[in-house]
This record gives sequence, structure tokens and C-alpha cells, in this order.
Amino acid sequence: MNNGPILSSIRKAKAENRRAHWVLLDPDDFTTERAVEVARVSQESGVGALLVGGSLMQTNRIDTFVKSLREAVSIPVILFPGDATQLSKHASALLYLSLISGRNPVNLIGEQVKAAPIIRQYGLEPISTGYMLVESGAVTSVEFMSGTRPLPRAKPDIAAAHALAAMYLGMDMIYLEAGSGAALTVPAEMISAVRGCVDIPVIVGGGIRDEETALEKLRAGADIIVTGNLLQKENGLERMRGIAGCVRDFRS
Ligand code: 1GP
Repeated sequence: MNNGPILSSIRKAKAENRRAHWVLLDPDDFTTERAVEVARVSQESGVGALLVGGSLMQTNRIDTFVKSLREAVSIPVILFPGDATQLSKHASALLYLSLISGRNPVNLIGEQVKAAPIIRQYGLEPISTGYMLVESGAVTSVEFMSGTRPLPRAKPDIAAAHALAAMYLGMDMIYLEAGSGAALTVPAEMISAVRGCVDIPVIVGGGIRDEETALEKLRAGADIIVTGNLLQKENGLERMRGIAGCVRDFRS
């Protein structure tokens, strides 16, 4: 059982009904200098943690990227790896993802086996996370790269059964993922259905670009919302700050 400091702080926030906004920084989308700038603004705005990773990863500088972020901010920098190559000893923890919505053994257990000895060697805190890809209007990078089909968006009961299975298997968190830059976000009905049958933290991400959408996910029962792609849009930093503010002030 994971009793590491990062998961403990996530559980504590949940017990106190505090929601969080995490910001995803994909090294493919940012220079290290720009990422450090965004990280500082994120921290000042009340963002709870930074995620680092991506589906493709066309650069091999994840280690220096994570190290620079750790030196710049005090909020956790958590790995969100697309595969076992995306590891860094400088991270605060990692989401130990298993793509449970799919039936591809590589993403269910193969990459995890490759990563495990390195995680141990680095002394990283692995946070076991049931990662569920949800149909979002068009083929996303994670859908294509994993070679898996997403959960049908109009079937909240199927999502709930997957989440329950993850919890019964001992996973620490659920991540409902529409995919970065998704046209459609994870439906509120699906979040509510998952929330209704598990008591572990639920993360929701993919396509969240404004405060109203973020609030809808929180009202449906998300403990943590993730934004990433928004930062590439016009006024992205300002919009990210707005979302961080409304998540910070959210009371159910
Ligand atoms: C992707 O859930 C994250 O893994 C964030 O998605 O980039 O669309 O905000 P966006």
C-alpha cells in the first residue's frame, strides 16, 4: 500500500473536500525556460501540482526539464508518463498509470514492468492510477498511440464498472481522460457515475479550457481537474489563472 507523501496529501485534501487544479506541461510543447515561467505563475495562482509527460515525447530532455521545474517551484512535480522512457529521478512522484479502458497488454502491464526497477532505483513514489480514456469526438494522440478504443461517452455505467474494478484491484486513483486538446470533455454524467461507486480520488482532464467547464467537472464529483493544451491558446496563461482561482474557491 502506498503511504507516500504526495498521495497522502491528495487523500488529505479529499477528506477536507478541497479540490485541486493541476497543470500539464508536455516537454514537446515548451522550452524549459517557458515551462519554468508557466510553473511559477501556476504556483502563484494556486495550482496544486504540475504534471510532466506526453503521449509521444519527441525530446529526450525530460530529466533536465523536471529538474528545472523542481528548482523553480515548491508544488509537486509529478510524472505523467506516456511510456517507461519518461522517468526522472528529480520528480516528486509519478502517476503509475495502467490504461484500464483498453485491452492492450503493453499499456495495462508491459510498460509498468519495464518502469518498476527504475522507479525503485530512483526512489520515486508511484501512485497507482486507473487511467480511462473516454471518447471525445475525434481520435486523440493517446488513443492512436496506445492502439486502444476509448470508453463510449454515452455509457457511464461502463466507466463506473471500470473504476470499481480499479479500486478493487487496489489502485489509488482514477483518471478520466478525454485526451489532450479533446473536442469534447468527459461528460458530467460519467464523472457522477464514477464518483458514486468509488471513494478514491478522481482526476478529470482533456479539453477543459474555461472556468464553467472546470466547475461542471467539480460539481459532478472530480477531485482534481487537469489543464494543459489551454496554455497553447491565446491568453492561455490568463485563462489558466482564472480556472485555478475558481477551483481554489470552489465549495460543494
Ligand atoms: C491530457 O488531461 C490532460 O492528458 C489535459 O488535457 O491538454 O486538453 O487540457 P488538455
